[in-house]
Amino acid sequence: MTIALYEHPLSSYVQKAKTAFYEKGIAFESKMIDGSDPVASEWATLWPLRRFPVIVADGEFVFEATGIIEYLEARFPQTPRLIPADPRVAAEVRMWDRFFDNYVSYPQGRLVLMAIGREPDDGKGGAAWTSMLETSYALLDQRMADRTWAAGESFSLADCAAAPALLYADWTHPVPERFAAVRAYRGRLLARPSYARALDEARPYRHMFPLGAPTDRD
Ligand SMILES: N[C@@H](CCC(=O)N[C@@H](CS)C(=O)NCC(=O)O)C(=O)O
Repeated sequence: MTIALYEHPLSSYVQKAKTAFYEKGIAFESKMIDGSDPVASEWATLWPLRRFPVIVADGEFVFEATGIIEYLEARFPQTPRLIPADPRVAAEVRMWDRFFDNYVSYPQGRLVLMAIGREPDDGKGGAAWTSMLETSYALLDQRMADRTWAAGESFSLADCAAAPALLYADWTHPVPERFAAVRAYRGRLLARPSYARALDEARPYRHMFPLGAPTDRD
């Protein structure tokens, strides 16, 4: 099977999907979205909403990072599982996947879009979004106090979502030192070989992170 991944390495949702590819050892062809044709036109035709990642797998189109991971899970059942077979644990994994997208990545993204003027300035430094991040950090800290991974016993879809979400959330609104369990979990995610690979691929583009990427860590 040939899988084309329309991507940019700096994108958090691309990193989420790539972590799954690398966990599973599934090859893909990178279609880098840098504004140039033919890739830019192909992508806009495939997905007029113009969001990435998307894939085309033997002619089949799949969108959303979670959708891509679900697809890989279904098409390559012999590879390491990212969604456990037990339906109750699978539900927990999916629930925490939504947590990282909706309550960590979403507010983090709003803060960046506000900073670069793609969303109106609320005049309060994005207080609603920093507050949401603080709330998410606090409840995640409690959850991770006695856990290695976000849901179930092993690395899962939820951790694929958590890795880039916490990378960029910390760059945007640092995780306070008192949330030691979140900081330790973030460290484990960044050290996971699959995510470390996706992170390394983004290194040449770090200067493009609008709020400024740290140069001495991560
Ligand atoms: N809900 C989508 C989000 C995808 C998304 O927003 N991707 C960003 C990059 S991280 C994007 O395509 N941005 C392009 C733009 O905003 O113009 C998913 O889970 O894949």
